[in-house]
Amino acid sequence: MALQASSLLPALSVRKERRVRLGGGVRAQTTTTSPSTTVSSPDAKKTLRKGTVIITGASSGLGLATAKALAETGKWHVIMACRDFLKAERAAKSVGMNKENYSVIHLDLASLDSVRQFTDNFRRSGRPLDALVCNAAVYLPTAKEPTFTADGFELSVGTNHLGHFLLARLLLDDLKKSDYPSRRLIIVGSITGNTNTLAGNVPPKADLGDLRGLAGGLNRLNTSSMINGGEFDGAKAYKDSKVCNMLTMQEFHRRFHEETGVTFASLYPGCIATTGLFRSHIPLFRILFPPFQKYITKGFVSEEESGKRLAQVVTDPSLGKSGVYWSWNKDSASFQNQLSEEASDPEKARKLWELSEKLVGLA
Ligand code: NDP
Ligand code: PMR
Repeated sequence: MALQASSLLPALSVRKERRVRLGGGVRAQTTTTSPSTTVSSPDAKKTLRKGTVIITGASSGLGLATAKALAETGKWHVIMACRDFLKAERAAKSVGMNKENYSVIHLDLASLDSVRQFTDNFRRSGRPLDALVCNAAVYLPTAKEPTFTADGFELSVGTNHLGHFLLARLLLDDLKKSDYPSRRLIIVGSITGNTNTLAGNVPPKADLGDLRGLAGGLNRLNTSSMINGGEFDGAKAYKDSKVCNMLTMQEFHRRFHEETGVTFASLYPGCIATTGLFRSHIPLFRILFPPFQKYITKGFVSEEESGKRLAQVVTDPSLGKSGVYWSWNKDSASFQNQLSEEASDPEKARKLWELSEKLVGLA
């Protein structure tokens, strides 16, 4: 019952938040409350144009499943922002995506130059931007030594957080310009970054500490390749990066939601134990992890189901509330979940934002 009730709250608040932009950037309230393809404006009912969504890491796993779910509605053009162009094209074909519903634009999040280049290339395409999904990630649990991005940041945090931080900051301007009724910026989080859960208490636990390693540049030259200044641990670096993703979403919300009307959200889509995320884990883990999640924790979700969940966060009017971390219960009903103390600490979010701005060259 409690879950049901909380999942209804966003549906109520969305009535207040759904807005449509009129000429000259003036926004007016609308009364649309259902997922129809028309919106009411003071003038007349208009058919909603096809939306454009950018999904990073859409060449496999959750990103691909979400791209497929959105493309097959026929209401979205999906920009697959991927580091391997051919892999992305093949992936789109393999799931039967129709050519007219997607494009691939190269993006390597482990290079800030590439992020800037991607933004320019996207702008040159002339498409508006209605939703951005920061989904790509790397997980390096067996690495003994850190590896680094083109700019010298530890690879997990550099890719999963800093690359996305720059991308989202640059593309916020494009989201602002869009006349789409509900513009959304989504950053994928995870349960394993939240120490208020059993999964988040499996060592090594996420812990950003006082961010001294990040302040030092996360490289070999200064203090440490870890955000808290500690010894390198690949599994921890990934969990730390997910905390950064969830903190960043909330800081975006605090800084920009009121001014821009953009919805900022994060989510835990469920444990998608079959994806490429675990590609560098030991073989025994890759064999045992899916049945462990299916039969023991019961947290398992298929790639297809996870894609439908993330697609809901992109389009569903009942998931239009900003500043929220979404999860799904056993019946696949969405609810607004609680983040851990660290992943919801506003002071840490502010500090993370300011340090990240410096590292990516925005401040
Ligand atoms: P996958 O490995 O299947 O997908 C990750 C994607 O990120 C791939 O397409 C990969 O590209 C891309 N990627 C990696 N590095 C870069 C880079 N430098 N530049 C551009 N793209 C890059 O994993 P998942 O689908 O599982 O992960 C997707 C998201 O879901 C992640 O944010 C992860 O943290 C999150 N998540 C996953 C869970 C799970 O159980 N699997 C649970 C909770 C959250 P390529 O195909 O070229 O390798
Ligand atoms: Mg976890 C309710 C229990 C639960 C859930 C939902 C997950 C999700 N895990 C749970 C419990 C446990 N895990 C327990 C009890 C153990 C100890 C046996 C355990 C172990 C474990 C390992 C070794 N789990 C893992 C790993 C990984 O390497 C994965 C990881 O941490 O990636 C960062 C992982 C995960 N468990 C999850 C989820 C969703 C993951 C993977 C990915 C992610 O957070 O993105």
